[in-house]
Amino acid sequence: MTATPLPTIPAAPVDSVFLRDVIRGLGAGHKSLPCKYFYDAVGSRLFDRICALEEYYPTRAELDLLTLHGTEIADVAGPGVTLVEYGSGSSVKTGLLLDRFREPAVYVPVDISREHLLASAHRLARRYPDLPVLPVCADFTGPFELPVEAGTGRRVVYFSGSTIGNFSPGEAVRLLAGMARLAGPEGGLLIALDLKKDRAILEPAYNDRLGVTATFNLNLLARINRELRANFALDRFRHLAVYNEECGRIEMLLISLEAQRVRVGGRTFSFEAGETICTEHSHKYSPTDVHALAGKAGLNVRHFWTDSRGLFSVAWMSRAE
Ligand code: AVJ
Repeated sequence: MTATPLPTIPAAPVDSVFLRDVIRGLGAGHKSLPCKYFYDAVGSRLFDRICALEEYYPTRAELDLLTLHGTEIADVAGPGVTLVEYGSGSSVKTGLLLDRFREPAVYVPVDISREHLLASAHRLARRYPDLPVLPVCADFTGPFELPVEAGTGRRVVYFSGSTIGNFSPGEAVRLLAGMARLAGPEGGLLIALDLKKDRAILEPAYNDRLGVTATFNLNLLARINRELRANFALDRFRHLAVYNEECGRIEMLLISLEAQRVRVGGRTFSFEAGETICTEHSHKYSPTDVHALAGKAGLNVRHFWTDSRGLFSVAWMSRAE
């Protein structure tokens, strides 16, 4: 018997959009990488650990806010709504809303991280057996469609966690306008925004003592190594987050500890010692900033809630008449 030749196993395909974004970001004069790529399976788990950190106040503040004001929020939303959640992640906060909403019709979580999305969709479907859960795996910065089963009920778009802060002011306006379109003239937007505050609170939230945020930031380079066959040496970069008060944002950085070259997808990128890659902006807002942002998207802020310590906010926005 002659042995059949072993088939050659093709290398895992490289995601060409991811590769293009990385090449573009590292090729720029000020190097940067899009923060949406933090959330592979490892990164999504690390982010859940960040949310439990003592220094990372936003998650606890938003939970506190929803506990304090959830009933009023549910009253504003009304009965029988289709709740569409952008960047749903592990959907922990959603339970607090769903518990208070009156007869919600459908829940549509939209997230870029497929495994995370499906796991939390299953968890919610088990917890709310009468509620149709219709997960949509999509990058919400681009166009996507709601499943037809989402129905025609009043739509409420929930954007939790202050993820809107990752976008530049102009992008945030476009994103809000897109959400308003999806919600329709009768719908509403429930937008979480982190508030401006002293850097003594802000900076530790992004430079935790356990180093979870550092691991989360460096995982972006590890992911590029894994998926794009790159050769970043993770111990030659260091994490740092700084509050840029003038721009009202936290800047997440990876600092090259030495002069070095890195190969990505057949290209070589040079780093000077001390050169930075900016991996994320996390904008912070004053109540005035929130009103201005909504206004630019053709929306009005109808309600504005904060947590008991005044760290974090949720705004109800709907179309300006
Ligand atoms: C998920 C965008 C809300 O900006 O606070 C946490 C991400 N980055 N620690 C934030 C993040 C570092 C987080 N958001």
